[in-house]
Amino acid sequence: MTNLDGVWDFAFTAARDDVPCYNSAMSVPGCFDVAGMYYSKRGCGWYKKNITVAENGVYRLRIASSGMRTAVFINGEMKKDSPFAWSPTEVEFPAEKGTVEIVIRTDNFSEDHPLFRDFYDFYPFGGIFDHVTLTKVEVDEIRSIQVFPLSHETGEVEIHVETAAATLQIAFDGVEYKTMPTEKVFRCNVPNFKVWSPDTPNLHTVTINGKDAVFGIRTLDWSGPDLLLNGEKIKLIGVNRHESHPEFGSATPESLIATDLIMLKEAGHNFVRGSHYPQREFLFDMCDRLGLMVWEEPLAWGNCHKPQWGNGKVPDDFLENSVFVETLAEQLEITIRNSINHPSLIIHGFLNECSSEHPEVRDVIKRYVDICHRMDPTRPATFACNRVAKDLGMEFCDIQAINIYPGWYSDEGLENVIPTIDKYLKENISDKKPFMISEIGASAIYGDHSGIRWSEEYQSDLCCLVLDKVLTDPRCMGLALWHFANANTYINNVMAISRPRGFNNKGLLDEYRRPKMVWRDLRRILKCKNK
Ligand code: ADA
Repeated sequence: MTNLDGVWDFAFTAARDDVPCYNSAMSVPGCFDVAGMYYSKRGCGWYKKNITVAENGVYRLRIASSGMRTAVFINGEMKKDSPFAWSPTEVEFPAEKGTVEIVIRTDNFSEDHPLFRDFYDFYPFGGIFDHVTLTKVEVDEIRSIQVFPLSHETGEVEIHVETAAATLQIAFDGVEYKTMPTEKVFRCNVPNFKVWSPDTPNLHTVTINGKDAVFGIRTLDWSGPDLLLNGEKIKLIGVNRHESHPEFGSATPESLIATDLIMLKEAGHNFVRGSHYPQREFLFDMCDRLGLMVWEEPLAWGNCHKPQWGNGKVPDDFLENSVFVETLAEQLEITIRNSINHPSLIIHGFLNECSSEHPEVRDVIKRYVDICHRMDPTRPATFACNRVAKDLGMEFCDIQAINIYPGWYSDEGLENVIPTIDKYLKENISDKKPFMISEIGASAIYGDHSGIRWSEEYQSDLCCLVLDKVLTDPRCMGLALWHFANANTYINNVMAISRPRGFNNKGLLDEYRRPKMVWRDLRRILKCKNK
């Protein structure tokens, strides 16, 4: 595999069919609209590179994560045009020994994107967010390995293999296990296995015909009101997190992702909701290794079955629009498939604050839960619901997850926070399945110590109240505070007036990861609890 990261020739055009003039250069990975002359400009980034292949063959180009719509051109011919923002884009193409011209066009348009709209509360950066690699495709290669852990007591796993090879040569953790005629699905017990958990994040590697897949052995059970990890009740305590930084946009360097997650773990959290799009592979590798648990979801936000946002500019589509519904179904499948081996992934999510009070949307939710269950019966599926009192979709989900903002988007202050949670628990939440708060929080401007709304004190008081509630109330299985760090959001529309500086300021850290008061206060509580 060849890594093609580095500096590529670059052109910016306002429209997709404008002719690019490569008079500039841009870093890969990197976002073109994060700084400098293209800052906040909507348009296309064209990245061009000539590479040399040593022999004739079929090659696979893989862009691990990129902007809203990503097209790949090989020697001038378009091979793919993918709308799956943040997901990997892969193309396979035949090439003869010699030079191959690769062009990647990726944009930050929202108007005609099937899944993104301008009113979403995060900025759609343009660029190549993650590594670009080239691999020679072998006819008999192992195209994929999926490992489903079945028992934390025996180490039994079910392995799914996609290949045209006639035999499978299997090793676990570098030790030969067996060679057998190819079976697409088989079960076995991992020798000398060790269980994965947040406290013991043990990992194993299965190697099949030379291809590695890292996995962990742990089980989840959500058949009662608690979530059980390896047979034991667990509480999820953590944050929502955007892949966002003012200097890097969504092309956050791995060193930053690593530091974010190490900080989170060190501060006593065990959970991250990857809001609101597919997560980077490196984030999962780190969470596997550190013992952080993850909720992942495809791209969506605040989608209604009829227009609700955006000053009438938003067409009446989304949940009644088959393009949106089908594209999201496809990205849900892609997202599940890509992350399936990571033990840290414990919840499959989809949608976020959709109009789940409508009967039509109820069917869409049921369909997405069915997709999750069909593709992966070993993990629970859910969506973050904010129509709690009128919702029709949670009944299909394995976990009841609600987004609520008492004390923030309401006239009442802190005194309203716990009564609101109790009211939902009493009136809307079933005691038959796990319940978690998937978002709650308050904005704070770093350095504001006035003590009123927007101050670090107010934010901290609110979040500490909620943390204490979730830790002490046995009905609460989890908490994902909104959110880890301030993240770039609306800058070009009227919603920006509630988002000073173009950031969603509810971060426990500011956008440069400077801790607000809340970070230290929560850490203190979590450290005491874990003593
Ligand atoms: C919603 C949404 C988040 C964020 C949050 C807020 O719950 O899911 O993405 O926008 O509100 O800050 O208001």
